Amino acid sequence: MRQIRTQVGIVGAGPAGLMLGHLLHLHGIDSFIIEDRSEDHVVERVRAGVLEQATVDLMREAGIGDRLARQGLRHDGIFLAFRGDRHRIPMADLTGGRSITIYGQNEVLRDLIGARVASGRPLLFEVADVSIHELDTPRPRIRFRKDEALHEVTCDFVAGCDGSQGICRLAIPATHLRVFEHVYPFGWLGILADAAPTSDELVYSLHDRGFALFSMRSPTVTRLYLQCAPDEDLGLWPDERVWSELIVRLATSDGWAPDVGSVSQKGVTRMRSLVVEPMRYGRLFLAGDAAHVVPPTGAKGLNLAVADVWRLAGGLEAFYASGNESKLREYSERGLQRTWRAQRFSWWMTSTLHRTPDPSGFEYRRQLAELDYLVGSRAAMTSLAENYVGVPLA
Ligand code: RFL
Ligand code: PHB
Repeated sequence: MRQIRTQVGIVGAGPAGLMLGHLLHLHGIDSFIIEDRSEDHVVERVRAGVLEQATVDLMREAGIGDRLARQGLRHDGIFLAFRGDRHRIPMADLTGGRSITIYGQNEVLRDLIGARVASGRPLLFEVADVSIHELDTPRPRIRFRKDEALHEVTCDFVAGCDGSQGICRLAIPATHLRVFEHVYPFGWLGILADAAPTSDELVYSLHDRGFALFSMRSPTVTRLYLQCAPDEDLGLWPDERVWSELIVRLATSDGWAPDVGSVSQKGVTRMRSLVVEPMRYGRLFLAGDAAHVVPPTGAKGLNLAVADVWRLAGGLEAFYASGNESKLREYSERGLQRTWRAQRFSWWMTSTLHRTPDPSGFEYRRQLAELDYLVGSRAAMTSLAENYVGVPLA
């Protein structure tokens, strides 16, 4: 077995793992990153698009914000559509100038992989049989196979950044962790289309046929979602049906509708909320989707992952600089506070904007009343805006 020594072993090269590796590198801390999928798969996977102000600021401060500054689309507001009308929430005006930026997760990953390669520090794709050991000792280990050879990485710490289906969370004894889960009775059918966005800002729509979302990736690419069944059969959704449903659910009485274009990607995402407490076991720290999953309606998942690794990098920096473990001790508690805040908001956005089985129609009337109140009340809009743009890192 080939032996490797590092300070922080990182399992998973999604946004959490790669951002952690980068922040540690800036602090002069060594890390070893392993990923079980191919680089193409990781970069091409279509996922998040909305970066909170704090994520944008961190990328700039960490020296990986150049492309983001050039290509990111800054949005100062979002639209909520219901009963055929669009209502703008002026987020920046309501939050003292905070905004969101549209920049695909794919681009974030390209920037992070570029920075990793430039640092010369290790990043291995397509590893297999990953396992983690001796987590409750000062020398935890990661074992994996790469090109038929077995490797063992001896670390000071292991960062479990391996997403919602990873192995790190499962390595924590059941007696040491509580899992809180809520499954929503629907999913999202998402498409990416070669069509110029017809709105400069996102449109979240509650229609009596279900939720729909208009988003974008660039001045020539639109990203759209439709509420569907969690196990929706994509075979039943030829492009023409997707477009006609999108137009029915999104078009508003002012004449606005998305433009149709050729569909370059189509997929279904299930929706759930999950939180693991605590986010630490011995020398293992969980970060990002490995520790918590939010439904995508609030656009929080990637941003929470970034907030986790910012805190973890700060804790590790203090540990290596002076042996002070207080930030590492606070890692889980602070992270759970931010996570539950995001869970509450994502649950609220989801339950306000999706149709659920509701024979008497009570629920739909309640949702419309909620939205009427929201767009008529500066206080209610401010509450939405400050959660949507996100709170500063802390
Ligand atoms: P990831 O991105 O899942 O990365 C984990 C990585 O670990 C690898 N892995 C392993 N590697 C080695 N060994 C193993 N045993 C491994 N098991 C797994 C995986 O291959 C993967 O590469 O988790 P991370 O880094 O925590 O990042 C989380 C984000 O990816 C996620 O929260 C967001 O994509 C969620 N999300 C959104 N978040 C936002 O902040 N804003 C958005 O607008 C937004 N939109 C979305 C979303 C997620 C979506 N889907 C498809 C779930 C829209 C959608 C449709
Ligand atoms: C996206 O552009 O993919 C997107 C935007 C807003 C969300 C979720 C996803 O709430």
